[in-house]
Amino acid sequence: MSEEEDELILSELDDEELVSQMMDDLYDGLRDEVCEGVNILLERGWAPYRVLTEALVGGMTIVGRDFRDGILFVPEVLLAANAMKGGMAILKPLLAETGAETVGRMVIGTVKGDIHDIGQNLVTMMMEGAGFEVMNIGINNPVENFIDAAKEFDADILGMSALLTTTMPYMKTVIDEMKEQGIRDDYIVLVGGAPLNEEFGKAIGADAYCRDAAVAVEKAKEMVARRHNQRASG
Ligand code: B1M
Repeated sequence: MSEEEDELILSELDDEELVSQMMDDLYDGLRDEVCEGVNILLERGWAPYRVLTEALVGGMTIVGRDFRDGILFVPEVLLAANAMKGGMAILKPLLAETGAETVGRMVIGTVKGDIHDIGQNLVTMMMEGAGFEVMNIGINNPVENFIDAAKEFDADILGMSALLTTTMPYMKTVIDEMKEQGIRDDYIVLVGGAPLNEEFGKAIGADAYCRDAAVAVEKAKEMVARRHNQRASG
């Protein structure tokens, strides 16, 4: 099928059919088609955040389920991730546009041993959209990367992401090292990633566990404001 014919068909679908088709395209790793779907939904007046959560994150959830069940394998999931990133790249500047002045500074990265970066990229986009300045240090970060970046960037928040049950304990290693260096309370520590939960966040000494990017923004705003108020009154 030619690209032109393909475009014609996608743009002829109603919203519900289009989102469902985009999920299929994401599943099949069809980056161009996913990007096209994103553009069509935006042209139809969908808010960037809605496109992100309903079409892209929704699609990746299905990929995750079938990956878990052994229906999809790493190469296919990589293609799906690539398609998702294509869609995210279109949404990124639009989400950032909604931001006001800088409300705080954050360093975020995925911990050592872990190469999943879609979630933390999404958190970065949403934080930037909410007016935070973000230094994203990428994947597979040892403790010194987090601490050096937080100091260098003069961060208010240190954010960590982990997607594997085998890498999430490394978050505690980072927090323990911060304590060891006497700098733990200089930063708000936020953690997130699919295998984590509230209890784990508390157990490792983080300030908050963030279920998703929207919660990360909420917690970040709330905690930075509280810190500023405390400093102003103290
Ligand atoms: Co991987 N993988 N993977 N994988 N992968 C999972 C995580 C898994 C749950 C799949 C499964 O079995 N169902 C499973 C982990 C099982 C476990 O630990 N219990 C798994 C596995 C096993 C593996 C490998 C070991 C597979 C292998 O090699 N045999 C391997 C490990 C590699 C490594 O890291 N060392 C591996 C590799 C990969 C790919 C490279 C193929 C690819 C990553 C590509 C990339 O990221 N560039 C991949 C993918 C895509 C996934 C799934 C399918 C999707 C993850 C994702 O991007 N989700 C995933 C299944 C799943 O999670 N259901 C899976 C979408 C994203 C938007 O959500 O990342 O949860 P998420 O982020 C959310 C929140 O969690 C939160 O906000 C985000 C937005 O709302 N959040 C934060 C995340 N980080 C935050 C940080 C914050 C705040 C909030 O800081 C403040």
